[in-house]
Amino acid sequence: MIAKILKYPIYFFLFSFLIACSGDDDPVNDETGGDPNPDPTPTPDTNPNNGGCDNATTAVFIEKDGLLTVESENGNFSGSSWKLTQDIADSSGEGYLIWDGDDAFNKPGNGLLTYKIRIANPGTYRFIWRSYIGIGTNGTEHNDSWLRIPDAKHFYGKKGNGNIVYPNDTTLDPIAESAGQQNTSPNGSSKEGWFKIYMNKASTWHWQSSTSDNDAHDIFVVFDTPGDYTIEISGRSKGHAIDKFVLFTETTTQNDATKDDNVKSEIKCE
Ligand SMILES: [Ca+2]
Repeated sequence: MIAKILKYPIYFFLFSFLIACSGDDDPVNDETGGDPNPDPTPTPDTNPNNGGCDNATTAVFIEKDGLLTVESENGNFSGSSWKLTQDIADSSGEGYLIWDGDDAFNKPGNGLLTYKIRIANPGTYRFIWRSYIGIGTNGTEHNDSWLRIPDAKHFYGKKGNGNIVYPNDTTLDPIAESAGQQNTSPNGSSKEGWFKIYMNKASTWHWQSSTSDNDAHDIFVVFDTPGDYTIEISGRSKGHAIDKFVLFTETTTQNDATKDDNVKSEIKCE
């Protein structure tokens, strides 16, 4: 054999060439068509963490016409116990974040997610997230996370009868006292300006953000001037999954704010 190869060096050259090229001949895996200049820049669709912005910039979510729609996975969750996954069907965007850390029933701030938002239209906004009970089928377990909006004018829970509650230890101004006010502190845990935000529907994605145990109050925030504000979310109950959240003024109905086909708000990288 060796002697024949030495005798016919041209055949040896062709044989070696064919072997060297064989790794590129897989028609299934070769999807680039041999593009010699593939674009190395990640797109938002493949890099949701930090809103598709690179690490040197911050994602800013832009309110428009009194509505903000933010995918939870567009917050920077790197290195935290929030896990991005699509295991539960029917999430939007690139999936959802699920709290995979320990329960933190009385300790807000674990796995801190911050979302910088830009408000052009000041006013009173309602806050609601779309979440899922990711462990079990009990509507009162694995069903809550912490929420704080630290730089707003007011941040509070309000019930249909007008009762208002504030987070414990808040440094924000209270709303002028309303008639018939019963309680100003929510039932259950609240601390350092954080509300425990819960929902109560198992085995389905559900739009609900309530605070005060067994006495559900809806969540509101007042931005009194145009500008940038911060939404903070942190882990509380292991297995609580958040797909996205909305903020909307009274010019938008809850049905319109939470429609499946709403596009997420524009993101600027700054
Ligand atoms: Ca999502």
